[in-house]
Amino acid sequence: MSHKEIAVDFAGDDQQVAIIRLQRAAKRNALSDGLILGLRDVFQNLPASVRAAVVDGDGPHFCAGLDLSELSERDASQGVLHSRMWHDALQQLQFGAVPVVAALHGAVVGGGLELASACHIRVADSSTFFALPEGSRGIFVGGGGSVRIPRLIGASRMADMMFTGRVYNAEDGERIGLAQYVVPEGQALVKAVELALRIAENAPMTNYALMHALPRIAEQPADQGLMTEALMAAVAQSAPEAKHRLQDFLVGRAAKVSKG
Ligand code: 1HE
Repeated sequence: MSHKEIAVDFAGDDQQVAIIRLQRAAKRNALSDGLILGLRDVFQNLPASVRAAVVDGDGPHFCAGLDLSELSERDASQGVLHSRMWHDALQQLQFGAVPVVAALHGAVVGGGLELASACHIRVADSSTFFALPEGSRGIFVGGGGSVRIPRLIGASRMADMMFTGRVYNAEDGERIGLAQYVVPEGQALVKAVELALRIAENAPMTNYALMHALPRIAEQPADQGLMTEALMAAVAQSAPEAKHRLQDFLVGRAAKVSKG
């Protein structure tokens, strides 16, 4: 699972968190075909110890999007296949084995925002800015952005970003739903790892349900969604780990919910 422009480190006593870092800072982590395929391979081959992951970018920017130097000579059918390759890689991330937290800083633009939007939680430090420069480059999104980004911020906000080149800073990005957390500059990775370690403590079937059932339920008509919810709830609560956790609470061994 090694790729020369992707570093994989681990956090946690049992290496339960994988930290996957884009290492192409000289090109602002622009996503070449090789890098996209490398990400797919990393997510397909995470070690069994890993229960949550973090995606991070080396250098001053999280990710400058598609490597524009590779775009020039593609014809229409190659364009379809190229976009489908991105879809395949980011599906692997979104619907893979473990929840993924994005640690964002600097530019999160174009395909970089498509990558971030495939993650389950986004933490932005105060240097982060979000944009979809495809509009001004004469192209369209192709890495799943038109499916995922409207689900975060609505189609009209996404269209505005592409029509007008509107750039959102970290705070406004959090306000509209591009990120769930804003932290001081330089703190995104620390916060993302903290969240991933917390996520890794959950019962695996709860995380599985949140990754695989919740987004599908959200797309279903209410009546079907309620049925899927009932089935998923029954599967989750029948896992031995759920029974232990519920018993721990009932005998006073588990943490209560507190105001935080
Ligand atoms: C690149 C790319 C890239 C930088 N492809 N090489 N994405 C964009 O339209 C964003 C284009 N990039 C930028 O606007 C800026 O580079 C940044 C705001 C991200 C960073 O600015 P800065 O001043 O820190 O860096 P820089 O000097 O612009 O770039 C450093 C080098 O990275 C430089 O190469 P060098 O050989 O001259 O040093 C840049 O050419 C190179 N570089 N970004 C290729 N994107 C699945 S479809 C998705 C469609 C899209 O993503 S379209 C949006 C593409």
